Amino acid sequence: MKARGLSEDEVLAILHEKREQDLSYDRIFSSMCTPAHPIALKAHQLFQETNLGDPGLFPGAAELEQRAVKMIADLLGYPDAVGYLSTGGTESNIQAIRAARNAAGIRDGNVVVPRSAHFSFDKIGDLLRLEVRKADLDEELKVDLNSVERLIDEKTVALVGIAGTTEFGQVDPIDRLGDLALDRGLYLHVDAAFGGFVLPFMEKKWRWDFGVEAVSSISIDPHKMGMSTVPGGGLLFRDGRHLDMLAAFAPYLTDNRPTALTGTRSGGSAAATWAVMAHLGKEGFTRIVRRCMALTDQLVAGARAIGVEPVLEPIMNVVALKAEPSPEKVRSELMKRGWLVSITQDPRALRLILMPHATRDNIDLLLDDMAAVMRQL
Ligand code: 0PR
Repeated sequence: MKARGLSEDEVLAILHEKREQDLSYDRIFSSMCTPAHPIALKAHQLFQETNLGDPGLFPGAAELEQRAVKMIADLLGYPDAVGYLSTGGTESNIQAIRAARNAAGIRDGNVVVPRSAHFSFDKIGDLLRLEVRKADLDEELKVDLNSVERLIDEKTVALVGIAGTTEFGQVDPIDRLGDLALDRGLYLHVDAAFGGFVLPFMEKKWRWDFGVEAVSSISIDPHKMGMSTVPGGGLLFRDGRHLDMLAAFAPYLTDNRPTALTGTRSGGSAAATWAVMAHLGKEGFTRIVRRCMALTDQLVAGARAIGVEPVLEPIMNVVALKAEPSPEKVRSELMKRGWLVSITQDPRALRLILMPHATRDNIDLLLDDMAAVMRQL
């Protein structure tokens, strides 16, 4: 830091220059984030200085958080669910497994997750000192229940299912995982960080939420398909006792038993999440999801027209394409042409996410470039 500060104009000039270096979302097909809805931005700005770590100082912001949690609880099929708005899927997953571990009272335990689980579960193993056991997937890239069953033992503190896998957008058989959890008396966490704001708005009805009796907790991210601001996560529990497992003691705060992982927390994000849900309603989200799925269909049809097949018929707005001979090469050539796409590990494929910022025109342009790149390789 300099002894004498820069003028506001100088600072702004640097900020604008740096912002210019950031990519704009219209050519990004590799991200699960998207520009927040304008009403979320307004709400965030209005509440930006509020801190939910000390909610008694900001009862307005705190009420918006609880109203948002209530709306999410309704959406997830259990109006009595309790929880809070976190910083994102990683925090929600950590906290869910921490609650399960504390409830089980086992310190050197294990958690059984699908091999397709997000890398946040590896952090969880490290942080919580749990062994993360990875169950195999079936040919549709859903978790294989026999494999899950084989990995369970008396030290298992939780099972995890995913509703919208990071790489393929696949949905695990949550109801059957639920049968297994009930049978073994186990905690079942569902990671719907991505799918939570997609599945409820699709025509096809899936059994994946609190409607499945054994589901203990759900991660659902407003900062992904929820159109809210970053950081915006959500964690809901069926049973308030699990949330209580996370309480710390802070006698000097207005809420002396905080349950979130972070101390200071953005009231702006909570206000944004409430605002966007209140404003869009189920109709608004249904329109957004329908459009993302139409774009998904357009991409898959266009890919097939140039001889590129998807790994799976897309379940949600995540597409993995068998871009032979090398998804890595196709990716790097597309990146040279300004398209941000990613790849999957197993099986290797080119991965694209059709977020609300995607457009028909850009998909056509991307497909033209993909065809050119593949001819050249
Ligand atoms: N669970 C699932 C199923 C996820 O897909 C993700 C993130 C998480 C948990 C963790 O969420 P947070 O990142 O909010 O902690 N999935 C994306 C991924 O890792 C996140 C992402 C977003 C990556 C934007 C890149 C990007 O540009 O692929």
